This record gives sequence, structure tokens and C-alpha cells, in this order.
Amino acid sequence: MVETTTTRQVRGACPHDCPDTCALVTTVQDGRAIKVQGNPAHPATAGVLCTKVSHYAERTNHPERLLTPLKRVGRKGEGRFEPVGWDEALDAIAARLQAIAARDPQAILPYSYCGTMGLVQGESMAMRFFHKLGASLLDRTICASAGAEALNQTYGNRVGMKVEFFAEARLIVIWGSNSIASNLHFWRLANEAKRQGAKLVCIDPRRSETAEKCHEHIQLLPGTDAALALALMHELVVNDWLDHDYIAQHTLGWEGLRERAMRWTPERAAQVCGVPAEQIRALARDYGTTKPAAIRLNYGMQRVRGGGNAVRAIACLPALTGAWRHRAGGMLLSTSGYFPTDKAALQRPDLLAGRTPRTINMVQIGDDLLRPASPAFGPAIEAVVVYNSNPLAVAPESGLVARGFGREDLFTVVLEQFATDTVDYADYVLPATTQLEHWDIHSSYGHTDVLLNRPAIAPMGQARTNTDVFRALARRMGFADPCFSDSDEALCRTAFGDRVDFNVLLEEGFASLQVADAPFAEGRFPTASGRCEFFSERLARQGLDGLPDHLPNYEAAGTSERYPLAMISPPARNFLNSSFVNVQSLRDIEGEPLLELHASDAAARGIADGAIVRVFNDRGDYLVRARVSRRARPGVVNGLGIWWRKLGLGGTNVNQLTSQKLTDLGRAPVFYDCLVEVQPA
Ligand SMILES: Nc1nc2c(c(=O)[nH]1)N[C@H]1C(S)=C(S)[C@@H](COP(=O)(O)OP(=O)(O)OC[C@H]3O[C@@H](n4cnc5c(=O)[nH]c(N)nc54)[C@H](O)[C@@H]3O)O[C@H]1N2
Ligand SMILES: Nc1nc2c(c(=O)[nH]1)N[C@H]1C(S)=C(S)[C@@H](COP(=O)(O)OP(=O)(O)OC[C@H]3O[C@@H](n4cnc5c(=O)[nH]c(N)nc54)[C@H](O)[C@@H]3O)O[C@H]1N2
Ligand code: SF4
Ligand SMILES: [Mo]
Repeated sequence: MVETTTTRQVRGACPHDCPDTCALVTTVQDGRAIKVQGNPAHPATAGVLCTKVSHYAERTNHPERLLTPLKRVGRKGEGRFEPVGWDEALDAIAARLQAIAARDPQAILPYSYCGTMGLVQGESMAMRFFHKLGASLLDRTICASAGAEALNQTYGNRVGMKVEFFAEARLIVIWGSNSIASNLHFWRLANEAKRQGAKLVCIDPRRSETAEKCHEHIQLLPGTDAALALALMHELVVNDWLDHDYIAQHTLGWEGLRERAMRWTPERAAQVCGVPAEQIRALARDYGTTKPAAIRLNYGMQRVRGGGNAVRAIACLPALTGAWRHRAGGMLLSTSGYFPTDKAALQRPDLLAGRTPRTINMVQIGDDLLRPASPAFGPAIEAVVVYNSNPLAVAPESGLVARGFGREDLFTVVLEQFATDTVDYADYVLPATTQLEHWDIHSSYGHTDVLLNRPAIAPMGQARTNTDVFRALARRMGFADPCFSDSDEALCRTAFGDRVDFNVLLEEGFASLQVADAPFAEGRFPTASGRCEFFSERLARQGLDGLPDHLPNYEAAGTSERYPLAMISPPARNFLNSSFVNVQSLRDIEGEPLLELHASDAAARGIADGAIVRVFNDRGDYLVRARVSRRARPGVVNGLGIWWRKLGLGGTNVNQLTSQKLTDLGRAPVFYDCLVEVQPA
């Protein structure tokens, strides 16, 4: 007998919503993906993947993959289905959408986020379809829009330091991020700097894996970062650690900001932040006197009422000290603004043909699914098409989200790889390909390379790409525009046009953008004034404060007798939002849903380590195992996310407790601005 094993390697890109956007190499044996590794040729990846994506073959070949279209036979939420053929499913979906669109297409809502960050399987063919239809638009705000808007208003775009130069910094401030969990390749660079003698400081209400490995941990109360930043400015002024020349030439609005900062003594900020004034003074000294100093800001600190203002306040710091003069100084929150993505060519808003559908904010899907028709709102939502997202688990106030999706008259279609909580509410479930089975192209928000993802294997079972589903629906709806026939490879080429050399992508798998090493060494911020705008004329014109300020949380710690504990819900290290929760090997590492609380808060409530507790507020209840832990500070509990509701003890997850309120800038969610009480169950 002759052995005919064939093995080959295919280059790709990690699809997940993670700043690292790693380059992948998939080993395929006899048509089956057997191993996924980091591409050693891609500098930012350096041949290393996180634990989650090292398990990607397991996820792709998972016995619970959805492999045929399904039609609901049980009640909404029950998750009982029978298999149907693709044609039957697509015909039924097209007919139902057509009937609704004939009355008002705005009654149809796409709901999607970043299950894949791919520009093709994300918002390309799908947006073309919904634009042509005239469906409601979705405001995709659930993650980063407070910080994004803050950067736009301060630097003019979502731009910052090049991540590789963190390795040369002498001081690194990790602000609102658990880098070891969510930004592993940055952490590698931070450690390189540490070995060269750099000091690492972490600012986080939780003593995270990252915080305990830094030299200093400032364990402030949630939502108090702007107060801390203003007090740092106070100290920079008082001790004259300012770069007067940089301020004069490259910033706007210092006089006003200076006046405001002078009202924030370290003592005042210490009161608000719940940390010692001495610690604030010491951080100011480090930041004011160490060069180059770099801030790795991340999204954890903007999920509160004043999140936008806090990002603005922090973004001012490197302009005050002139840290931007050095390539290893400055700040990085996002690099996404550097990418010359041709969104209009991918998404074709021209297909709206003059119509201006209403916009639904994805954060408030709970309320909006339950809203009746009205002149202000427009038609009630009659159909939702979900792809690349799991709203039942990830959207705030999920009791209402479940009630909304539970409406028997709502028509719900879900494109998914797995039977998530959202799938349980679908009328039709369409099996989706994974990254190993389709083409895609990726920008990044943590580095400055474009990555190409080639399919490594054929689609599993009857799975189809998102693009294929929307092409097929477009055909059935009679949408004849040629753009509905574009192939995925053609869409990959469209994403950057000739601004990125596609041949380099085909050959290497990645291509680097031309970005200056020290992009703001001589100012030239992409704002209207060309300066770093401490004062934003645009915000002032909207009737908002033109200068950054501290805005207390909607639900600030210590302001409620009934709900005395502030709860944050950062992601677990081995999940990616609610993805991977069903991968057994990763779930085994995480164990089960946990609530970390400080020994003093546990003792005051008679809660022992390991006990099942009820976490609650006016929005709902969450049953979870308590872990009495040094990771929690007094007064703050950490409900690690984002578990699937159906895997939780009481059939809910942490978002049962979070609210649908919005941030000051960017209309974003306030997941970490949430008061609760905890009792033994
Ligand atoms: N392993 C893993 N990696 C991920 C994800 C995941 O789910 N798992 N999610 C991905 C996604 S979608 C995103 S957006 C990024 C997010 O990545 P980051 O923005 O880096 O956020 P996290 O690592 O989630 O860490 C947030 C940290 O902020 C802290 N925090 C909470 N409230 C406050 C506050 O008010 N102030 C300050 N200073 N800190 C606060 C939390 O305790 C937590 O440690 O990570 C991506 N990477
Ligand atoms: N309490 C709390 N809630 C949070 C957060 C928090 O920190 N705390 N974090 C928030 C943040 S930062 C974010 S970004 C959101 C994330 O919210 P989502 O973007 O909804 O992220 P996931 O939970 O990972 O769900 C993505 C789904 O897309 C599916 N998927 C992946 N690739 C494809 C594909 O190619 N095609 C199709 N059809 N499906 C695909 C996956 O199987 C997965 O079920 O959650 C937010 N919710
Ligand atoms: S999730 Fe992040 S760290 Fe893990 S492989 Fe993907 S891009 Fe890399
Ligand atoms: Mo996110």
C-alpha cells in the first residue's frame, strides 16, 4: 500500500478582535487543518500566537460546528431546530425580507460586529446588500467608539506610536489594559524594555496578570482615569516638567487646560480615584522626568460614562512633556487611522440611492427591539440579520435583549459557526465558514501592517462564507448590480486598491504601511489646526465641553446604599469576548464563571471563597461562584466575561447587570460603570 499523505502550509491572518492581528501559518494534511501557528516571518507576530488561537484547529474541526442550515421548530430561545436545504432556507429568508421591505425596509436591521475583523467577511457584501435594501443602519459602537471619537477630537485621527518602539521606552504606562491577556505581542515588547531597565506601571482597578508583573500598580476606582490624568498635569505644571516649546508650537488650548489642571491637586484626585496622593505624585515624577515615556492606553478605561473625556485627558499628556519627539515616546490607543481602507468601494453607500435610513445603536438593541413604531423611532423592528456577533451574550442589559429576541413575531436570521446564545433565538441559522475556509484581508488597530488571509481548507460541511450568503440573497431579491457578483478575492483587492501592493500580500502574506517612526515629532497632527487639540472647537460647537474633564460614573462607587459595589467585567484570558467559550480545552483553563471580590467585602457579606453568590441590581440577577481574591480591590468586584448565558448557573451572564447608558463621546456602552450588591445564594 502506498501512503499518499500530502501536507502543505497556508498563510493567513488571525480574524479576531485583538490589536495584535497576527500572521498565521496553517498546516493542512489531506484537506484537514491540523495545526495553526504564528508566522515567524511577520515581525509583529514573531512566530508566537496566544493560547486561544493556537487552538484554532480544534475550534475549526469542533464537533459542535454548525454544518447545515437550520430552521426553528421550538420556541424562541429554546434552540430546537431541524436541518433544511440551503435553497429552502434562502428562499424563505428572501421572501420574508421582501415582504417586510415592501412596507418599510427600515424594519429590517443588520446586527454585526467583530467575530471576524476581516474587511471582506465583515462589512463588504453584507453592507452592499443592506444598503441596496434600504435597511436600518447599525451604529457599531459596542467596543471602541468612545476612545476613537476622543482620538479623532484630539489628534485628528486614530493614530499613535508604532508599537515596535515600545521596546526602547524607559517608562511604559499600561493604562486600562490587561496586556498579557489581550495584547500579548505588546507585552513581549514591554518585557524587552523592562530587561533594558525600563519601569512598567499599570493603571487598573483590577490586580490583573499584567498589573502584578509591573513595577507599580495604581489600583484606582473604575471611571476615575480623567481625574488621575488631570492631577498628573497639575504636577507637571507645578514641577515644570513641561516641554514649553512643544506646547507652544504643536498644541491648542493649553491656557484653558492648564487652568483646569491646576484645580486637580493630587489630594483631590486621590479622593476621587481611591488611591494615595503620594502614588499620584510618584507617577507624575516618573512621567515628567523619564525620557522616552510611552503610554499604552487601551479600551478597558473608556467603558464608563466619562470614557471619551478620559481618553482625551490622557492623550494630552505626551504633548505636554514633548514625549512625541522620540519614537519610543508618546501614546498608542489605536493605529487604525493609518490604514488607507477604501470603505466606500467595499460597502457601496451609493446603493442607498439618496435614501437616509435611520440608525440603530447596537448598544441599545435591548430597548430598541421592544420599541413600538412611533414618529420619532420609525417602524418597529420586524427582522434582524445577525452575523459576526453574539448579541445575547455581549450586549448590555441582556435580560431585555433576550426579551427582544424572544418576540415570537420577530424574524431572526443568524449566520454562525456555533450554536451560541443568539442562535437559540433564530428562525433560520446559516452555517458560516471560519477563517481557515475563506479569503479575507485585514487592517490592524495595534500595528501598521496589512495582512492577507487565504483559505487553507475547503468549507466544512455545507458552511458558506458571509459574502456568499449575501450574494445569494441579493440574487433572490433581484438585485442586479454587478457589484453583487464580485468574488472574495476581488473584494480583497478592492479593500486598499493600489495603495497596498497586492502582489506583496500574495507573496508574503503581509505588507507594511509607510508610517514615520516618530509621527508627531514635529507636530503635524491630522487635525484641522495641525496641532494636538487640548481644546476642541468641534466639541464646543456641539455644545459640549471643549476641554477634557473628569465626569463621574453614572453609577459611581459609594453613591448607592442598595448597591454599594462597583462591578467591572473585563474579558477572560482564554476567551475572546464570547468566542472560544465552547472550546473545551480553553474552558477547562477558565473553569467556570467567577466573581472576584476582596476579602473585606466577602467577610462583610458572609461569603466564603468558592460559594455560589447572587449578584444583582435593578436590571437583574446573575448566579456565579465567588472567588475571594487579591485581584479585587475593596469596593470593586470583577465579573470575568464573557460566558455564554446557557453555560451560566442561572442561565444569565454578567451582562444581565450592565446598563444601556452611553458614554460622553462616541455613543459607546458603559459596561464598567455598573453598581451591584452581592449575597450568598
Ligand atoms: N484574551 C482576550 N483578548 C482580547 C479580548 C478578549 O475577550 N480576551 N477582547 C478583545 C477586544 S474586543 C478588545 S476591545 C480588546 C480590549 O483590550 P484592552 O482594551 O486592553 O482591555 P482588556 O485587556 O480587556 O483590559 C481591560 C482592563 O481595564 C481594566 N479596567 C476596567 N475599568 C477600568 C477603568 O475604569 N480604568 C482603568 N484604568 N482600567 C479599567 C480592567 O480591569 C482590565 O484589566 O482586547 C481584545 N483581546
Ligand atoms: N460585560 C461586558 N460585555 C462586553 C465586553 C466587556 O468587556 N464586558 N466587551 C465588549 C467588546 S469590547 C466587544 S468587541 C463585544 C464583542 O462582541 P462580538 O463582536 O459579538 O464578539 P463575540 O462574542 O466574539 O461574537 C462573535 C461571533 O461571531 C462569530 N463569527 C466569527 N467569525 C465569523 C464569520 O466569519 N462569519 C460568521 N457568520 N460568524 C462569525 C463567532 O462564532 C462568535 O459567536 O462585546 C462587548 N461586550
Ligand atoms: S487573538 Fe490576538 S494574540 Fe491571539 S492570535 Fe489572534 S491576533 Fe494574535
Ligand atoms: Mo472590543
